[in-house]
Amino acid sequence: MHMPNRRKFFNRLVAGTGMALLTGCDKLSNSKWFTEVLSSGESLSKHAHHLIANRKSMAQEFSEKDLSPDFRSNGTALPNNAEYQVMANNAFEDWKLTVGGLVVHAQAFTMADLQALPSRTQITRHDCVEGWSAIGKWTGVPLHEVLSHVKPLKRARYVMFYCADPMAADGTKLYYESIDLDDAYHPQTMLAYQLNDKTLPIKNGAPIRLRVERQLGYKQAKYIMRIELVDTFDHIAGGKGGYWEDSGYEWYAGI
Ligand SMILES: Nc1nc2c(c(=O)[nH]1)N[C@H]1C(S)=C(S)[C@@H](COP(=O)(O)O)O[C@H]1N2
Ligand SMILES: [Mo]
Repeated sequence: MHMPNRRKFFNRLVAGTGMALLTGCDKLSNSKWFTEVLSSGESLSKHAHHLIANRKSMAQEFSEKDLSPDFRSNGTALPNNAEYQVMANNAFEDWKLTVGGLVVHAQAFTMADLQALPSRTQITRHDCVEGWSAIGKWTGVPLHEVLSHVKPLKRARYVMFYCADPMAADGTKLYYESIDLDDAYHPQTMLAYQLNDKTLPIKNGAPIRLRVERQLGYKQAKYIMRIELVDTFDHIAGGKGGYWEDSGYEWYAGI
């Protein structure tokens, strides 16, 4: 992944949202608070997003005729992880999703448990900062359904997703991601187990992957093994809340 290309594409994405307009507006850049936002590159995306989109707003949904013929794979296509591959060879019958941390009732969900919960289907566009988009139909369990079973404690602020795929050649640095509770309770945020009416393929993150539709591709964690509610992620991996965030990408990757 090349930083300049990702940045270029990000700017292109942002261009359609009115952010470019805002940054070019003299009145705004003269105001103290706006200059402060601009001077902090990391929070620009989040603050600018707040200016133009309500956190409760829905991502656009599409129709069947808009579906991409093939939803390509990006990043890991098969985790280089023996334990994962054993589970994959057995159709993930032995996979369990533990949801713990700052919750009242930590719980382990089998796929059957997750599929017994209310489901949701949505057709949305995925935008990767590397310069491609695809429209896919996702079916899964809304994350708020899972959270209502485990009951987050009052001081929980983020949901962490730990994935099966090591990103370093020596098998370390597992992919991981995090979102805040606004996004966790958003109606379109789900743990998807189907893509285009079929069992989620391994290349797209089987057995489950996150869909957090108002953010960019790298937030859509694949191969989720464990979920943890936390009040801070300062002490987790590089401390920035996600694998790509640890190497400089925005934590709030609003589209
Ligand atoms: N576990 C894991 N999740 C991941 C990645 C990855 O490499 N590993 N890549 C991210 C990136 S950059 C993108 S664009 C999407 C790609 O999803 P896809 O393979 O279904 O196209 O997954 C995201 N989630
Ligand atoms: Mo991506």
